[in-house]
Amino acid sequence: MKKVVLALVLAAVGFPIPAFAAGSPEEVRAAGDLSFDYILNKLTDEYSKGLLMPAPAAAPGERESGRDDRLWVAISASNSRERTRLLEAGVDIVEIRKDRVYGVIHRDALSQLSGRGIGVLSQEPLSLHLGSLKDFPAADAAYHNFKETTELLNALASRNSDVASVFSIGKSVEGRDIWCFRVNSSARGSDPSAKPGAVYIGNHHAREHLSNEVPLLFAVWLMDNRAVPEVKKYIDTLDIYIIPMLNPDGAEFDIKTGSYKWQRKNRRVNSDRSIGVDLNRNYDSWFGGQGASHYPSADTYCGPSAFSEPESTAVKKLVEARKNLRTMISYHSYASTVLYPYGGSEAEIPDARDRKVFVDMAGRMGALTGYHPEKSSDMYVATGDTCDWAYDIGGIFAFTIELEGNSFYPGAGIIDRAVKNNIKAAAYMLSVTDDPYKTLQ
Ligand code: 0X9
Ligand code: ZN
Repeated sequence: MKKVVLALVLAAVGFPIPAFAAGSPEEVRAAGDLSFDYILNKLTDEYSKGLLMPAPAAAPGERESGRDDRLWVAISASNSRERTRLLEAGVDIVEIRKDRVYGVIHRDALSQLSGRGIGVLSQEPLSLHLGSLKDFPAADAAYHNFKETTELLNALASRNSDVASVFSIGKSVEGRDIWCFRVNSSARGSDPSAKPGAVYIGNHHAREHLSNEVPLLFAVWLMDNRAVPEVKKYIDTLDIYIIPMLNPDGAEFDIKTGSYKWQRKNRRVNSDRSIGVDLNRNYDSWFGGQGASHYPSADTYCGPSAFSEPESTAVKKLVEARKNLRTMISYHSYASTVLYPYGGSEAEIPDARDRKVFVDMAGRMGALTGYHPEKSSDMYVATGDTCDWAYDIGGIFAFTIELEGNSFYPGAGIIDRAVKNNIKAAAYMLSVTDDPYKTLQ
């Protein structure tokens, strides 16, 4: 059974990507340049012309005052437990090596590290570290900003209005709509549906721009391929929600001056006038426990209470209103991993069948993407994340996919490869959404 399902999926996502249903490539282009292949070719042209994302630069935005007091540090840590302690001390872990991690910490929190017996191997102002990064040209053409994401989703929905719609699941701190592209052949907008549901969410973390591209272009791919029998079956029988940009304020802040701000959090003004809550620490799953910081300036700040933020609350409302949801992927970058719960505890999922489904699905998505499947807490324990909460509240088989790359700003050249890799895993998830337990057969 497993083999048959996989063969069908691979046929549907095999290379070359099947021709799109909306007409010939020329017809599609004439109708508004929306096809997946066209978009990828456009990306290829743009990055070959050097139109990459703008250069990372010092972030002046961490405090309302405009000063950035963050440091780039190397700290020894060789296992998940040590990494979790660092998160709690306010270290934003960016890269994990065998015996150390690299990351960002606020200057005020640094002094507390020695009190906790944590040894800092090296430190420098974040602005200096960013200055030494590979320089990118100054245009930001290939990635989709908020306006472009909004326009693409709306154009896609109006082109495919018999099966697709766009609705806002809520507004961000600064009042931007959090858009959801919904694919359902019998329900529109936020209307209920009894069909088994799958959810894809990107950009919880602002600077992880690739995590917007992957679900966004997956939406394009689904519509391009809507006539391919396997894809048509998903569209006819499932309820699919794609929310590519959960943190639009942060994503816009990160790029708006043409030089990156290394923004991770949302744009909440905290009680101490520092900016931002880490949305992937703000869900109600062991909220405020291991791997979260209570220091508002920290990049891993969990917020004053679970769901204090409108962005995470928007996901809560969406999920709580829909008992038909079965599967979820929350995209992040970068580590090339497929992570399954729990991440907020070293404890295993108590239900043995569910545990096996998680391991099987993560293994399959790992094989399709080339990423490493592992339990979330093996990376580090971090409470308040989306997937633990989604599984606990709704029994949803929810995965964090840390996309490929070696930087938050890997340039546009990575987009087509990452998108194609991840379409395979995203389509696989659709193939089991009707009944994730069939993976056990
Ligand atoms: O720390 C996070 O929120 C995620 N990594 S990222 O570099 N994108 O920030 C990982 C979340 C995985 N979940 C847990 N380990 N709980
Ligand atoms: Zn992330």
